Amino acid sequence: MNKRVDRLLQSGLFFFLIATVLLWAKSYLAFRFSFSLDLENTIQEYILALTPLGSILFFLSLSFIFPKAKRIKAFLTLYFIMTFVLFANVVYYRFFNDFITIPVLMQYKNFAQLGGSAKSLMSVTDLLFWVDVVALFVWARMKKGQLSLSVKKRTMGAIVATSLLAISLNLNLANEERSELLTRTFDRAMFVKLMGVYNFHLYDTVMTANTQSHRVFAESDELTEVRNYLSSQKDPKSENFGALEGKNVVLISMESLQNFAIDYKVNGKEVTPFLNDLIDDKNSVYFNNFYHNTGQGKTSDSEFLLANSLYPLPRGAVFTTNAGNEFNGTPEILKEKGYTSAVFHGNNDSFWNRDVMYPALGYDRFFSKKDYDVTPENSVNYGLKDMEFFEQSMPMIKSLEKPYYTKFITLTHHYPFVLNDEEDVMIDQTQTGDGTVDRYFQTARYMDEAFKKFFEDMKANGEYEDTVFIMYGDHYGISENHNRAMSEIMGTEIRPFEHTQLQRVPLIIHSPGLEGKTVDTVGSQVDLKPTILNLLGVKNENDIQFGTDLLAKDREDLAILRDGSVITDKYVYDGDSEKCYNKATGQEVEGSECDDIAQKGQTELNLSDKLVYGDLLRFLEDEEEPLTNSPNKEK
Ligand code: GP9
Ligand code: MN
Repeated sequence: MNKRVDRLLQSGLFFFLIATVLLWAKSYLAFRFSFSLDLENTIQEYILALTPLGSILFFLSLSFIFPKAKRIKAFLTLYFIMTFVLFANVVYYRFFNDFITIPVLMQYKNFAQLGGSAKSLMSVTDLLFWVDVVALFVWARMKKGQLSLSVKKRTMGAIVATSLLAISLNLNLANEERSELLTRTFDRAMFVKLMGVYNFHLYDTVMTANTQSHRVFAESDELTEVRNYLSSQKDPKSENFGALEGKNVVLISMESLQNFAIDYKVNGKEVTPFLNDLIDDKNSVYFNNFYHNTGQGKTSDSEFLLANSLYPLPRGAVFTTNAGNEFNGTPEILKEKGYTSAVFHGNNDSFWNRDVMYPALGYDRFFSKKDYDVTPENSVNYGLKDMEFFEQSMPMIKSLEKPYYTKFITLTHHYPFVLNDEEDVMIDQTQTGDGTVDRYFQTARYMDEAFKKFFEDMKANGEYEDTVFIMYGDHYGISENHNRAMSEIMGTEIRPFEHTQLQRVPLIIHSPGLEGKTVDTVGSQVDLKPTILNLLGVKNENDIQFGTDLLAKDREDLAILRDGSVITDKYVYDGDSEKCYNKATGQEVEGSECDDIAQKGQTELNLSDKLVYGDLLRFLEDEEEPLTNSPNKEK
């Protein structure tokens, strides 16, 4: 053999570089063609191509930690593991349309389920995943004794530096595409698209370790502490217990809808004409002092509140960090009453980890993107347009056994509030010059029209009479970055007082036969679960819940927001600025007047966090009376 070639084949550095390029190419091809990642633009194409490089260099350079004599072996082992991880994800994806996570590996019987069909999921072409592995093993074997990874320290440094550079470049580009990717929105498909499979596993490992450490140190007497606090609080008596017993339930999560849009007019036209009429209907109860308690988990946080009457977490989305916890979700409780539960949503099922969290909450069925006909023509922004979404959902809802407990999650009225079809535009934009705010009213108007159609369809299909509709805004749509434009809309300066008041979202409970009224009690999403269970006549005494029935007469007016703000009938305390205001007049008052409520807010949030981080509800079953059957996680 040519001497130069021979020398090259003995060079550890050459071996390292060739292996890196092979794994890089293989990973890219797998990311690109084995997963459907919905690449939206050329930047995302570039990111996907770049993304494996940093992590491959990083992981393979871990072989430098080993003594020189063992380095080639360590290197090949790492190479093998990375190929295995890639390959396992590819096979898993074929079956589940999702990526492997540690909690899924530990808690679910997914792999057992996959076991039988694993063979049928593989094909001869899969051998291509292993060709390079074999080639590298053969190469190392042939050059045994000569091939060594004893590279200079400087070279090692250069490799590690390149890997870190590639990772941070990747992270920056990913963040431009999706801000706060690591903390806020967490969708596995999105993460893999922007950060790759290897980084995803690294992230998943860190997150799992963090959650587990909290859990391991938690003790059952902490649950007693929570219980003691809750029993020291006022326990209002429900007056509507069982008023809607046996009815079907249709919850509608109204994306980004804040209460200020209700009754608002742009150029003389109502933004929410259907909702305005519904509020005035004799069978509707409307809450005009109802707040959201969501944090970074946005929609998923509101779903968490609704199902559990616990607060979401101060950081991250509890749907992704603590999906392995024990919960007593509303769907699970209602199962005992003979209810079938389902969620309808036109987006990826792994978004917000819903595919994992829903079974844990006791949902029987999740109709997600794969159940709908989603095309570029009937989609905008995040996915399926609301109008199409409701229309296509009709046969699905009809297929459910009654009584049903369902949740519809709308999508079109989502930041950045865009419509792509002239006929969907039914109202003018406002003229503040802030595009986000100006467009907000158009998508809200569109969503309102979709509700109107949905109600008509429900009536036409005979699904209306026996059903209670509970419609709530999931979280704010306009953040404080838009205060200038919002002050124009509201006709007043946006101080911390107005900012806190803007966290009100609409809540409407509508059902034929329900006595209509407008209720001004101060409440929040944490109160939904007890309100719903009471209306349906379900006793839930042993459960831990922070909310109270919104329809109970002697309930305490209270809303504790995730940022520590607290609202009562008298005060508005802004957790951020720590300012205290008179609720009726909006006048700032002595800060000390809010001390008590601020303290109460903190106590309650801390206890709820402790409960979630420590997975304390798992101790509930050890207490004298079991609450419900153990959750049917494997479904
Ligand atoms: C995604 C949808 C929107 O499926 O629920 O999520 P958001 O960004 O509003 O939390
Ligand atoms: Mn949302």
